[in-house]
Formats: sequence, structure tokens, C-alpha cells
Amino acid sequence: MEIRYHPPGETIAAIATAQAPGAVGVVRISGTDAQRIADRVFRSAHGKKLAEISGYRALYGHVFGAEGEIDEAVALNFRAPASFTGENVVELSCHGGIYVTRSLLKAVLEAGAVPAGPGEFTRRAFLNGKMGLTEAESVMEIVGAEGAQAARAALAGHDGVLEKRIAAVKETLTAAAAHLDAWADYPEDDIPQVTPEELKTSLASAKHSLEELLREFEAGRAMREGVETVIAGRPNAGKSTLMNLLAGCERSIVTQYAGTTRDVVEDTVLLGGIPLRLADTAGIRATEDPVEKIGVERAYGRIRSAQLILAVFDSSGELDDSDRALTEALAETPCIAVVNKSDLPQKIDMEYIRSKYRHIVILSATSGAGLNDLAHEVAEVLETAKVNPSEGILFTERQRDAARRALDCVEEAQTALESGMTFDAVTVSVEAAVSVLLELTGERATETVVDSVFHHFCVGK
Ligand SMILES: Nc1nc2c(ncn2[C@@H]2O[C@H](COP(=O)(O)OP(=O)(O)OP(=O)(O)O)[C@@H](O)[C@H]2O)c(=O)[nH]1
Ligand SMILES: [Mg+2]
Repeated sequence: MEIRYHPPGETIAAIATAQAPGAVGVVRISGTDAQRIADRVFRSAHGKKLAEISGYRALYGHVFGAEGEIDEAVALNFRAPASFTGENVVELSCHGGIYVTRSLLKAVLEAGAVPAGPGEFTRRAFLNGKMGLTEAESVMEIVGAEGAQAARAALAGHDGVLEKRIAAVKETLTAAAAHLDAWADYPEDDIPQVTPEELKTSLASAKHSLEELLREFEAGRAMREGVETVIAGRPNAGKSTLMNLLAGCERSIVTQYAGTTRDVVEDTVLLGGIPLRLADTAGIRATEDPVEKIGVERAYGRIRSAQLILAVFDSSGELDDSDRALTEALAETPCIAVVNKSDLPQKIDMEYIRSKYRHIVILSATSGAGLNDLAHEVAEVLETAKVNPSEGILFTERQRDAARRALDCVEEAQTALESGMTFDAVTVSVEAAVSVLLELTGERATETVVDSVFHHFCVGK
């Protein structure tokens, strides 16, 4: 669907708060005529007009539509350029009922504003130089963050930390390109230049930084979107007890009978700040029971599509064929062996576990002992432990794609340099890398790229 944005300055309006009953609802108005339009619906208690007062001031009063008074309201006044969008802005806060906020928006539109498109306020902030493109994207991320880690990453993006990391790579490459230009322009002159060795070092450093950013993207995605996690193991290993421990409530049925869980039981929990989408599955064993059989098949299905597997073992008993069958089925998926029932005397063959699993946690799902070790191990496996979200990480597919293309260009430049091609050929690739990075930060992004970023936003942001 094509979304057309309004020309800069045209006064746009939208409900900025969630479309649900809440204590406060806000209608945001931005554009040259923001105050004049707001004054048509808002009457302050003391008769003051928003058009007459300075920025960063608030007035108390009432808002009116065609059918009369809508609600009492507070009007917050911002003056260009000292506002979120960089334009004149008025925010009208009323009671947060859906009907009230919608009536207020309707009145504001009737008074002359046009309905804002998705992310149009943030888009204007970007166009007015209030923030870079990655910072603008982080506005969406902050709103959508589910876990503390994701929120931290989004905030770092918003504070321009990511932008700075990208700028550092860009500067390295720009300097290299400038030297290459000097070479091309004055081949005979003895001007001070970088040697091919220095150029190689610059390219290697740019490559290293881009690779690091791309690696961290994957860990960041886990923090943001959560991880499909399957709890698997033989019957009675304590899978459902572990599920309940992680969920903090009686999510799954627990009994002493093997084969209790049949269907997949799901819940999302936060472990060490990372959202895990847990699936508690039927105990894996060879069975003739037709219902249990389907459960076991479903468990295997989940194991195949999982991003993380918690393989649960009952350490108070010997290993059996089911334990070994499960271990063999795990393949390449990141996996943690959870050696459960640590409160009972240990009978399990730990040599076998150690030989098959790189990540092992010993815990008691009934007492909760060892839960911190599990959180720690999950962070290790997902490599989120190595990533400090406050240092700024790539967090959208668009950013990842741009970083990847920049890396391709840098690698091309390296190949051109290694194979003794002309500096022209190297320059082309280095400049292409710089241009992709400028697109990434939005400094030189086409309108299509910019608009596609904001299309993902919700209206009112
Ligand atoms: N002592 C002790 N008992 C545990 C522990 N974890 C689970 N149990 C017991 O083991 C039995 C089976 O637990 P469940 O959580 O139902 O096991 P499950 O793996 O979900 O079993 P199925 O659903 O049948 O596959 C129950 O009696 C639990 O109380 C533990 O850490 N220590
Ligand atoms: Mg169970």
C-alpha cells in the first residue's frame, strides 16, 4: 500500500496514546498552524490563546466540537524549532476514553488539520534534522520493547550511540577514499599519502566493525523478539515443573505419572531480560498410546523448529533410551542440558552428558536452585552475554541489510587491492560502501528508503 505523506509545515494531527481506555489521552498536532487550529477547539480557563503564549507552556481549559463540549483538557504548547518534530506543536491531553479522544481528534480535523500518516511526526523530526534515521527507528523499538535488554538497546539507538558506531566506520572509509582520490588525481606528485599497507589496515578495520555489528544483530534480535524455546525430555524428567518455575505460576500440569503432558503448553517468560517463548512438550518415549504418540510427534516437531532447546534430564535416575534418542535428535540447534532434580542423590551418567552437551546446568525445578545458572547459560548460548545493548546495536532488518551491503563493498575493495587492480577499482568499492552507510544513517537516503522506514510506524508516533 502506498502511503503519501503531507508536505512539510502542513498541520497534521493524530491520537498519540494507545487506542484503549486509559487515564489520559493525547491528541498531537504539528505544523505551521498548530496553535491556530488548536485555539479553534480549545478554550483556556483564563481566556488565553495558545497562539499568544510561548513554547514550553501549558494551559488548562476545555475542548469543544461541533456538538458542544467534549471534555476538560490541558494544552501543551511547543514552538518551532523546540519541539519533537521541529515544528509548532500542540498536545491536547484529555481523559483517556476512546470516545473522548476520537471526538477530540475529529474536532481538530474539522478545525483544519489533516490526519497524520504512520510515523509522520517522527518522519518530520528526521527531516528537520532532529534525529538520524536509526534514532528515528529506535522510537518504534522503544515503544515495542518487551524486555529490559531490548529497551536498553532501543534507548541506545535513540541516543545516537549506534549512529556514532556507524560514523566511525564511515570515517575510516571516507579517509581511505580521500587518499585514493589523491592518488588518482596526482599520480606523479610526491604528496603525503597512505601506503597500500595503511589502506589495507583501514579496510580490515572497517570490515571487522561491520562484522561485529552484524553478529550483534542476531543477539539483539533474540533480546527484542524473543526466542522460540522448547523444553524437551523423557517423561517425568520435570519439564512441566521447570515450565512452571520459569513462568512463576502453575502453567502446566505436574504429576508423578509419566506421560502427563500431551499437548504443547506455551508461555512467554523473561529470563535474564530475554523473552523466551517457552513450549512445554510431551515426554519423549516409544509408546503405543495413540494420544501420547501424537504428543511425542508434536514434541519432535517443536524441536525441529526451535531456536533454543532445554533438554531436561532426571539426574536421580539412570539414562535410558529415550534420553539418548532425544540427544541424537537435537542436531545443530543451540541447546542446554538441564540436569534436573539436583535435590535428590545423583545417579545420572554425567560423563555422557558432558560428552554430548557444551552447555550444562544442574538445577532443581522444585526448589528453584540453579535458576540463575540457567539464565546465565541462556545468555551464553544466545551470545547475548557478549553484547552490551547500551553500546548501540543494529536492530532493524533495514539496518542489517545496509550493513551487509557495506560489508560486501568493503570486501570487494579488499579483493581489488589484493589482486593489484587499479586504485580506481578500489575507490569505486570504497565509495559504494560509504554511500550505503550514508543511506543507513539517513544522511543520504532516498525518499523511498525514508518513507519505507516510517510506514512501519503506527499513526500518532
Ligand atoms: N525431587 C524433585 N522432584 C521433581 C523435580 N522436578 C520435578 N519433579 C517431580 O517429578 C515428577 C514429574 O514432573 P513433571 O514436571 O510432571 O515432569 P514432566 O517431564 O513434565 O513429565 P511428562 O509431562 O509426563 O513428560 C513430579 O512428581 C515432580 O514433582 C525436582 O527438581 N526435584
Ligand atoms: Mg509434563
